[in-house]
Amino acid sequence: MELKEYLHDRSALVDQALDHWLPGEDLWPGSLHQSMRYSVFAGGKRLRPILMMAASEAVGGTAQQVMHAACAMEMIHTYSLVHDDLPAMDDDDFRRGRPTNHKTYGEATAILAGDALLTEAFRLLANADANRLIAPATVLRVIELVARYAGSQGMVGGQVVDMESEGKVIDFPTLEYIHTHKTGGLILASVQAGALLGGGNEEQIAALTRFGGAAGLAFQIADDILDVVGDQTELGKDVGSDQARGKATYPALLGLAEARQRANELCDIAVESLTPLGTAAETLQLLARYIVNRNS
Ligand code: GRG
Repeated sequence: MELKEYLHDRSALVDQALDHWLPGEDLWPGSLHQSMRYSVFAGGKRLRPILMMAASEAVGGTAQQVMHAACAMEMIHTYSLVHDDLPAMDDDDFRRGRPTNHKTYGEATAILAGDALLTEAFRLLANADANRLIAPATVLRVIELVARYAGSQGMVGGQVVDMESEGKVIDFPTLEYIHTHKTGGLILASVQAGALLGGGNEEQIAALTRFGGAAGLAFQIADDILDVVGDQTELGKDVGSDQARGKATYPALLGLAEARQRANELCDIAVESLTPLGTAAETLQLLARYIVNRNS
């Protein structure tokens, strides 16, 4: 299957499942559920759930086997975007091509919608064995790893260091800490969760851990580059905002050419990591290339 077709099919599966599991807009309190759905269905690429499905398939599992966890990951990702856009953080007006959540529903509802998405995500994760295809011990391992990568030593920690570094000159290890924690962690967690839920053995999990680490960092470097050279309409958000805020980025620290080279090197590392998985990992190879070459 071509990557374009794969992305289209898998993101349709995720949308269908999210629609099924998210509380309906008319369920009390409607304003909260509308706000949650507004940001979840604003047209994201569904990259993290798709990586989770492809990782499961690469170890002999299925997309369906990871659907609860895949939707949970998208809900956690969406909560992080809603909170990141708040006036207290990046104070952004546009996200995923439409006004940000707090611009539409107000700040308090946006905060609570993010809180509810995070909480509902863990409810979904706890139900990951609902179809009795997954051992409860594996579900617990996945819950622990998602919490670890999303929490204070993961995404939230990365966000704090990012905020505290604004307008300052930071060194390269600090920049790498921000990138691997703020963004890379959820990507790595998605791949690892896919490998675990798909029934991967320890060798396969180790290979996919190397893949997820490299792909996660490459994703954020590509994001930094898009903030410099990307198209606002295709991205669905403002460009040039990193520089305007005095954020440390790969292009700011290394220059555009070296940042591109680093993203490509990481992509090669990610692809090489897949060797033990053979042809079953072909989709993940294509996804690694897509992560660094995407326009949005
Ligand atoms: C608020 C706890 C908390 C964390 C925020 C993820 C994050 C941490 C901030 C987002 C800021 C940002 C734009 C980072 C760049 C990387 C990133 C997460 C881009 C958006 O991800 P995509 O491209 O978005 O996968 P879509 O909309 O396609 O899902």
